[in-house]
Amino acid sequence: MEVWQGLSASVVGRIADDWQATDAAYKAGRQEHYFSAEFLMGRALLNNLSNLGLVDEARGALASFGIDLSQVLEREPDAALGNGGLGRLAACFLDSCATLELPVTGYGILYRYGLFKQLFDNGFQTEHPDPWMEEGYPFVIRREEQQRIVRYADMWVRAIPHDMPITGYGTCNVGTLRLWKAEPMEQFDYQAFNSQHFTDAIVERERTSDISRVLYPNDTTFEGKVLRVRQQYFFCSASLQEIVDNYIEHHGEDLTNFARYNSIQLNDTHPVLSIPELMRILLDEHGMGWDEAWEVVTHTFAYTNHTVLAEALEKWEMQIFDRLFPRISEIVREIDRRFREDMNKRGLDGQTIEYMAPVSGNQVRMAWIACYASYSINGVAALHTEIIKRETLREWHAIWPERFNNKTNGVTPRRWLNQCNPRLASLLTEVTSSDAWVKDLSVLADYTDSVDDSVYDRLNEIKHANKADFAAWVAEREGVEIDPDAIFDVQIKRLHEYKRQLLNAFYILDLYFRIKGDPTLDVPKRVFVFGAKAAPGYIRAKAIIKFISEVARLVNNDEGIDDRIKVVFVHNYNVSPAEHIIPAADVSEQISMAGKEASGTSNMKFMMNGALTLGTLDGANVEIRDAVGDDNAYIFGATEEQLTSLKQDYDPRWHYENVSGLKRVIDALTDGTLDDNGSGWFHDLRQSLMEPGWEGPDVYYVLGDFESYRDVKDKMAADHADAHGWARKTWVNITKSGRFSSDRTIRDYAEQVWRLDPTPIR
Ligand code: OX2
Repeated sequence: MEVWQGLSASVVGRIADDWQATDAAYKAGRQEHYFSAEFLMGRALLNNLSNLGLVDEARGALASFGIDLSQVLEREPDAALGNGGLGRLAACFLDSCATLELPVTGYGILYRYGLFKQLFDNGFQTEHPDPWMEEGYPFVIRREEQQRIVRYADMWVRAIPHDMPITGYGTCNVGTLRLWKAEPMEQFDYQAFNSQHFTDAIVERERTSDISRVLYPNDTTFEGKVLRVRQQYFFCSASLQEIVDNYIEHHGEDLTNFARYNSIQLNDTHPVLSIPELMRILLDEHGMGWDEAWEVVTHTFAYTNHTVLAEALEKWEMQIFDRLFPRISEIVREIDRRFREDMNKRGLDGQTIEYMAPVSGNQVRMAWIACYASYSINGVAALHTEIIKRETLREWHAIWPERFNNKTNGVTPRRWLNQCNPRLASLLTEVTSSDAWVKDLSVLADYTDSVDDSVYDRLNEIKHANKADFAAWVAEREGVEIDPDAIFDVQIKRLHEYKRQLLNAFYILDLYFRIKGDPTLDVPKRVFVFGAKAAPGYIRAKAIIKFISEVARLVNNDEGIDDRIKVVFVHNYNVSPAEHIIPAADVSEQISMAGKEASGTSNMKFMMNGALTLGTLDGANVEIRDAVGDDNAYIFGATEEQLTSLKQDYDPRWHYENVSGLKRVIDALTDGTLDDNGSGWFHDLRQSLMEPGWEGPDVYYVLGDFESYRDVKDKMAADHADAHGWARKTWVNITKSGRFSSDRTIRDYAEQVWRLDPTPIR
């Protein structure tokens, strides 16, 4: 740990001058500000060493003390300041912005506790705090002197910026992620301390620090907690104060041209309070009139939507706003009043206006405020953008079609290929005679068809070596022995019913029963890997985790199946485990019900590392299939279009009774084959699939897609036996992954939304 600390501190020291120079250069010109409640950064040391070209030097220096660099790297805690794809996307974006030398700064919250640490107790998930920086963390620099004050009606707090340097690959530019920490106004109230108010003073202190204490562990679900809305206002207000101050410093007191120099990307609705907050600053602190201020605001904000799930759309009770920030309430009401007036003039009917209004009844609708005030609204994959135009945000699209655009997500090839898969990285450098691909992944496409068989052999060797490394890691971390010659089939993502981990588990159980029914069955050896956290309050998701654990217990301990199936649940799945898992995967499970996964991003990481997609035509899977062609992806299941009619008279019981093997699998939930330890959870799972609920039975069409999933998955396993054919598919996937680099995504944002030019400092 001390070695990690020392090395990390020296890296930060080395970039200090360039960081300052970059900051000064960015502040003088047009800037983009990326507002996000989550940045899932993972580990920083290797990323920085490799961006700065210092890996060999660091390795050598440590070796002279008899210390192994890779062991030092494994000591680093993950900065898990995010839940899943949304937070990790923000982290990949910062990496690309730095690499492309774009003047972009990230703004968020310095949570003291990151996403909970997941352990298992008899197959049940348990949650534990993650005090990730308690032992010291050299990659955040406290900037006490740049603090701001955030004012709530019932308290004022200090917002202290903590900056993380964001190095880019092969550039001197160093961008910034600014994370705000809440602290009490006075260090300590000694007067109260010396009086009968001692405990009050301490309570007050704690209340203030509560604001940035913990990340809410919900992915794609809204939780209407007062503390959460305090958090959102906290980082929005502090960030805007700083941005406005910087504008004044460089361009003078007149804020009319604010939007010429500043644009703010809202990462989902979590930072939407910055819309009324910027209005407040312009109106109350700079004496602007409403129309003038609204003109600035509506040229400043751009909104990214990340999901079509209704439960994610944030709606706050007006009373909470009234209580915490009455002035913001007033402004929101005025936005609402003017919106209604505006829509009336446009001739919209009363029902539509009520549906779209920023305030309705006692609710404030954050997505509607975002749509009304933003100059750009985007989805995160082509299909997703079509769905939000057609359904989720249909009314908005009808009025302002020109605001809508698609920006298919991407992932950084630095972390997700160059760093996590060094063997493949050196093969790519060798084949292309250059490491230019690290900064421009699209160059690989020139090599799709122009390599000889030796490259395919090398690919197979590399995958095998990665699998052997992973097997050792799993043995140590999870205590399960797996065979690198087996097919490694992986599903890693948050646990959600729509992502259908249950479908995968049903396949495994069915395969197990098939082997039990015919022990001579000729099936290739398989390892099924899961990694997933369930939101602590999402019982059905926790039930699915328990179910997978019980399937693992059954299968892994049955000697009668000759180790032909192994199931591994990697606990506490996070960024750094992903870096071990993905390079070792053969199969990438992307099996959400079509229309539900906005994009997905692990699908892209797997593709880059030569795993083949087994998926539905959902999110970015559609574009992956288009990029590689039908022969190089395994697609199954109902399409989004088909589902509209299929779900009309859908009867899961028909599938239960008529699809071979399915009954046996579903019955295993409740016939004593598997044990939920008296929780009743497996009974509930069965009911959710079989009994009409308020949304109907089997909302996510698990039974409906089971047969087609099994067919394609069986075929895939059989195809794997043709090592050469498989390697060829793998190669097509790797070389066609260029459009899923976040560099491409960020270039598109910069050109089409942010209107931003690179600003190299040298
Ligand atoms: C996720 C989406 O579920 C996922 O499909 C997408 O790839 C990712 O965002 C990045 O765009 N919270 N997390 C998401 O949406 C929300 C809301």
